[in-house]
Amino acid sequence: MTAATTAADPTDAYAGYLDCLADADEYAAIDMAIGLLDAGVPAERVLLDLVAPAQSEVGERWARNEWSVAQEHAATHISEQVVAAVAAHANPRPTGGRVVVACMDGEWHALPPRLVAEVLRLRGWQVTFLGASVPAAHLVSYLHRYDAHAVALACALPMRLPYAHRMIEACRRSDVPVVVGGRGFGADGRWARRLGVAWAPNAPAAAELIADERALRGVPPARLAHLADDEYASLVRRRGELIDGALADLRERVPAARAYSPTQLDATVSDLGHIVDFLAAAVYVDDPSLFTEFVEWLSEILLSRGVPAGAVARPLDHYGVALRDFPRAVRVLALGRAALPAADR
Ligand code: B12
Repeated sequence: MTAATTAADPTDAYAGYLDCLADADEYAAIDMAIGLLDAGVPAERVLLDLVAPAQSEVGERWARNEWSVAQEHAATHISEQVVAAVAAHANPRPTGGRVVVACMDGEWHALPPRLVAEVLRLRGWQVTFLGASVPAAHLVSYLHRYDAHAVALACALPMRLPYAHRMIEACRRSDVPVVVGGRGFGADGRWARRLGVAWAPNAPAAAELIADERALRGVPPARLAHLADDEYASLVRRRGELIDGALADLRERVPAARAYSPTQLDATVSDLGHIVDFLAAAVYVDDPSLFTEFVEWLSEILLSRGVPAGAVARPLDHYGVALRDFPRAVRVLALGRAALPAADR
């Protein structure tokens, strides 16, 4: 068991809390969080200055291949239990209208918006948390039924932005103001601006926006005239063919790829799919930086897992040839290739 020392500040408690996550010691983690509340630390600070940064660190350890997927899942489960314990301990009573918090369709990162939901609750809103991957049609009928004051939508992965846009538009048609957040909109929210929707960098900012309906509704419209060129729609249509082609190309050029185990094959197909999906999202918002950031991230992930150099460059080249009639996609791919570390090109 991890020793749950009592700290009076989330920053002092941070290292010990991470040890609890590393040891999968749910009880010590909860004791530590409740100890902070008992010492007078506001619940919002425990959620945002302890649980949130610890989860980001969990992600870094997974990315560096120091923690397995199982360790990450165990740590995330504990964080969810801690959030539930803190929420139950604080037990706020609503004084404001109803705010619905949900993940975009296909989005499984439910913990970040859960933190947002609990902060909104602590600030007096009546919050309904719908959790992961909510289909647009179901969300809209829910909003109608419960007369929501606002809806807060989460997106952690930029590749989901085209779906996010559809969902935002569906909420708008119901005349419910929308605020979005999560890493998927870019660190500075630039892709939310492109989609014409209010964005908050964190839970306190979301609470302020939700209290200001004029600000929520007064966002300049989406700037997506470039979609008339049909490149995005063609990329989506050709997704399967592109992945199959890149896999065949890899097997032809890299003999080791012919002997991949089923697990290696699955991971490769998933990576090839992510490349197409991030490319399509970059074409959708017309911003190559969405793709270059992804390529840098992917090559780091593959490097930390011992995947040989060239694993990203090869499919980028293949997609570049297959998509030669699509100038925006070709440009994004070329910039992605240039963003690769020298050893990977
Ligand atoms: C836990 C986790 C998972 C869990 C999620 C479980 C759950 N119940 O949430 C599972 C296992 C499902 C998962 C899956 C995947 N994950 Co994941 N995951 C994470 C991890 C480690 C923690 C997420 C978290 O809780 N963060 C803590 C929160 C507090 O941080 P935050 O997102 O910045 O949130 C703050 C603000 O952004 C904002 N905010 C966030 N949401 C919202 C919403 C609204 C409305 C508002 C207003 C504000 C707001 O407020 C928050 C608090 O201040 C992150 C690492 C990370 N750094 O976040 C990776 C991470 C997000 N995952 C990643 C990846 C790649 C994936 C997968 C694709 C992996 C795979 N190969 O399958 C899948 C995709 C699944 C899907 N389709 O959604 C990458 C994304 C990289 C990229 N280039 O986009 C990350 C960054 C890991 C990494 N370091 O590489 N993941």
